[in-house]
Amino acid sequence: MSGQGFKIVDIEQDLIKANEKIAKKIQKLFHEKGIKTFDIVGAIGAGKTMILETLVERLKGKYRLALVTADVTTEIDADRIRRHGVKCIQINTGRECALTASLLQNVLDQLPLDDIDILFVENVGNLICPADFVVGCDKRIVVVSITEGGHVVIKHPLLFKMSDVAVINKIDLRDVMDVDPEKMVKDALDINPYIKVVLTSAKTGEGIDELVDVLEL
Ligand SMILES: Nc1nc2c(ncn2[C@@H]2O[C@H](COP(=O)(O)OP(=O)(O)O)[C@@H](O)[C@H]2O)c(=O)[nH]1
Ligand SMILES: [Mg+2]
Repeated sequence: MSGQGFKIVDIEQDLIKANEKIAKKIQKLFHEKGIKTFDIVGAIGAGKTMILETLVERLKGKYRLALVTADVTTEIDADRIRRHGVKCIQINTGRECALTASLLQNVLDQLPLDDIDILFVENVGNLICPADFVVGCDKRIVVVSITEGGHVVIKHPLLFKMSDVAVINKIDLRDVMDVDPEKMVKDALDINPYIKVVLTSAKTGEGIDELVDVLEL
């Protein structure tokens, strides 16, 4: 049994390495085209799409934007983004709980890469699977919300280690949640002292200016 276990670990490592190779290729292409890229990860319902909608509204007059949204089966997020008049490609991953570099690579020919300044990629809603699978973006933004509970950061150390920015969203609900957002900030910094943490409410707009600053946009 233990022998089988090792084999599974080996296969996983091979998959991660193969994915990294494609991610590097994609990242090189993005750099050649001068596109800034962000991979947004977090659980379903954390507010990833709503934050992206808010960012799109703020940034679409200043930059040429495009988005890729990923989930297992629907087109809902892409439709939400398209309502803001911005190009968005939906990827459905089927049974897979993370986007892979290869899945992103497959849709690049649908994007006008010569006419984009910024590409946001919304990963599949999951706090575990995407940790190992980079997709070739410059920065990774992990989004959690205070409604996921005060331990959501500390229970997902790998994703916080592998991210550049942490967004703690739904801060407008702080009075109805028995959660200390400042403790969540501390947890994130304990896991990764280099991570930049922003408290936001995609609903009220609180913290979004700070997020734009942190993303250097
Ligand atoms: N109160 C509140 N609700 C939010 C906030 N951000 C998102 N939501 C709501 O949370 C739900 C999930 O948001 P969505 O953007 O679809 O999350 P995603 O699955 O991470 O993309 C939606 O009903 C949003 O309206 C927020 O900052 N405050
Ligand atoms: Mg979404």
